[in-house]
Amino acid sequence: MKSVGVVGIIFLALIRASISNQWEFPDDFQFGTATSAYQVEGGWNADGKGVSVWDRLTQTPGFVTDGSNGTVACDSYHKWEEDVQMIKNLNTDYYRFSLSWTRIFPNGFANGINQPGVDYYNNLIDELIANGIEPIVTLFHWDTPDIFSALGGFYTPTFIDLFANYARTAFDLYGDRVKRWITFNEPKVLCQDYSEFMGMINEYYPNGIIEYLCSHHMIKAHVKAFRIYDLEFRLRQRGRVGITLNFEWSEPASDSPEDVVAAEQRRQFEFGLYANPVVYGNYPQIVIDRVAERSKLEGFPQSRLPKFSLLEQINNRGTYDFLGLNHYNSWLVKATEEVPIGKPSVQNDIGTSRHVDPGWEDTEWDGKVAPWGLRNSLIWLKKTYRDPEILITECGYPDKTGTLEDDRRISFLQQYLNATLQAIYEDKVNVKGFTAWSLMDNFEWGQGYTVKFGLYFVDFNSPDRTRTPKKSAEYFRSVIESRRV
Ligand code: PNW
Repeated sequence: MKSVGVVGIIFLALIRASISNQWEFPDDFQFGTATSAYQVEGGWNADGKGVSVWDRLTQTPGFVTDGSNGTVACDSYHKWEEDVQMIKNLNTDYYRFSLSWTRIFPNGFANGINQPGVDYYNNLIDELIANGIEPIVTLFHWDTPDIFSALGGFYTPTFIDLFANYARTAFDLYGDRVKRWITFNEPKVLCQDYSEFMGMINEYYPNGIIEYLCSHHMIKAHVKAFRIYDLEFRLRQRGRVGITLNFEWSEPASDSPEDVVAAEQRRQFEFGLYANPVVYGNYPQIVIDRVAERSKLEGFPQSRLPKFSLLEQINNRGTYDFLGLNHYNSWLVKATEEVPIGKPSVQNDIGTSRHVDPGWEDTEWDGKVAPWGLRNSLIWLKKTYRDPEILITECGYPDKTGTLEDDRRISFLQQYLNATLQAIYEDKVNVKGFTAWSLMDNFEWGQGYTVKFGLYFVDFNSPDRTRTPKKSAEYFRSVIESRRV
């Protein structure tokens, strides 16, 4: 056991030594950490807050692996001043956090604003700014007002106006001080991967219909919020609005033309489905064609993929000031036989198969350490979307212990930061910041408190939710200070 530890340490030391230290982060490159409301705040019903789908669903036995919930979480609803001091100690430029919709509008609808909830974010924003930290605000990080479940959640267009009203209120309340906004966090995870977690009645509908409906409405809601900012706030507030999309890198498993096409197909379904409308106005052609073709064979009178009208396409175009990228995993993708026509599903529309190379370094949860996947993602974004400004809005390393001696997290960060430097200097990608997920250990959705991403350890057994910096916090701070990995 001991010798494994020693070998491990030598191995990590070798990786670290092999990473060149030739580059400095450019002056305008920024660093930050991120959290989301349900994952850290707690105070689930404090001071008039309404119920979100996560407040309700976590009460179902078996829903979360360890039976836990975010009722108290890191108790940031009460400990926000301490949070800001933790951020200040890291010396980061910004802090990315999300607003809880039902703290502001307990019923989700834009009447009956809840002043204590509004003030919570006023206080947090003011405290951040007073400490020289820019607030970057995500409007929606999965904690849907529960009342919307009865309306059909994201499956109905009703959601678009509900979100637009909420977004306008947030711009109006906080936009004098918040200059960077993210409308949605990871629509793909919400609509495709974890839709069963999101409080949406989907047992009646084949996934291959509702996943596209959900995505469609979310894109429209993003566009609507962006245009509201343009028309009503931009001139006065001079902020910037983006969207955060997650990208698991798809690398062709071989040089064969079939595998190269398969990998690109996957990228277009997983990332292009959301990015293409926002950048160019419409869905990627390969997605349009494949879903239309399979829908026809399945006997649908029209494609399961909803259509943007020409006017909508024009309105969609260019609705981003920057693209937010969340990156965790990479895969090798192979071409496969076409999945036989049967139950409609996005996975069958995508086709292809994917696997990881067993030789890649493991993380301590899902996923592998593959920093070249981040670099390739960045290069692909530059090429595919006309060199957008990119903010890495999440990247981080999961473990199960929460150890303070988190050398493997340090090694991960070092490798991914180095990949970012390569993308900047060798590939000339316009990437402007790196956000470590997460500031502190927190409620990891369906995994509860069993998976930890924090630079700070949180003691969930203590009523105080005591925070302790891990070794990685010191490492991140040193990178920010020296501007080198
Ligand atoms: C993100 N994937 O979710 C979320 O934005 C965070 O709230 C979450 O805590 C964090 O990642 C860590 O899991 C993801 O399958 C979920 O690649 C799944 C994937 C990526 C991100």
